[in-house]
Amino acid sequence: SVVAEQSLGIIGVPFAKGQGKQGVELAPDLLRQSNLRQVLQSSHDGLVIRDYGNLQYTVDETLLQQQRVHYHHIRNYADFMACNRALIEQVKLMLQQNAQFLAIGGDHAIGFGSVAGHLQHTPNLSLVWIDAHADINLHSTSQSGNIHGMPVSFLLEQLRTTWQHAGLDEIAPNCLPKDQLVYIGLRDIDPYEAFILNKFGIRYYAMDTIDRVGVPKIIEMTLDALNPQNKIHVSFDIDALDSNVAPSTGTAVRGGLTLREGISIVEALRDTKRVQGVDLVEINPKLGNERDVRTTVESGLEILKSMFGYRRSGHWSNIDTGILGS
Ligand code: EXY
Ligand code: MN
Ligand code: MN
Ligand code: MN
Repeated sequence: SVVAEQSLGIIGVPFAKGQGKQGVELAPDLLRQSNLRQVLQSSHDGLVIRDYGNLQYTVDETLLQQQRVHYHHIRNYADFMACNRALIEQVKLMLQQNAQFLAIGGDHAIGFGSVAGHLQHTPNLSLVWIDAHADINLHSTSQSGNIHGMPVSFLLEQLRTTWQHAGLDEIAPNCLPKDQLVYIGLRDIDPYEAFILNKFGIRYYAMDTIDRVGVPKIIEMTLDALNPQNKIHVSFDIDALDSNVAPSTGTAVRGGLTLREGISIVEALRDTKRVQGVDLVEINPKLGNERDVRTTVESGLEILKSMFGYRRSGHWSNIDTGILGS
């Protein structure tokens, strides 16, 4: 099939079982109702958008058995695996049919399937994880049992063996080398997560570093770290933004990125022309009042708008430039 030069596949992933709060599953449809398509379309002339609807999955007995035997202390392991197995296939399909894809969560547990599917299509991949949290707990280190705090550990080559009963070599044979991962925005890291990050020398730009050196330097260091031949996956957790611009989210942490900082970061990534996959996760329309929800959705749309082409400095690609005469 022919891949249109500037086509974007969108999948909604209404998965809420990676954490304990209902409502995060409503985000994909709410973003659509909030004119997601029009916002993206107007930010980028010639962008062809294909919306694949919301992901469906069924949980099979093998997964329930795995959960019972090995991962009973993790909440909803079988659902997590079933959803992500379906998402891996969906991402592969979208990348066969489109130049880029966007996965809308749902909670951040879907980051596993989204990146794993991306890695199956494009083994040489870099990952930028923009979040207040590191999401790198192992089943043995998680205090909460919430699997949205673990997706990165399923992706990293160096942590594969810690999930030896999950059958990862079968469903997600390609994994990410730790030097092609960069975190931005962290400010709530569990002690075992801090240990893992430091033990493996994973690059993470926590808010203290961002405050010290500033966002332009963080962008420069991020781009320097990533292999320039690689495509890029951007996994954007809305809680990376400060809770005054993103209040409606399940694990809000104060002192986050401003909306302008978030926009600067995604603009710089976009300008590499290597971004091929994007996640936007953890918007929860059931948290906060109506105005909080509006604010959070609008922030999410601004991030996506810049991610997929909008230039604050203006553009004039599809106009009649003869208007001023000769
Ligand atoms: N580190 C904590 C845990 O593992 O439960 C909190 C994780 C929150 C994860 C949010 C989605 O980014
Ligand atoms: Mn392709
Ligand atoms: Mn997250
Ligand atoms: Mn988070």
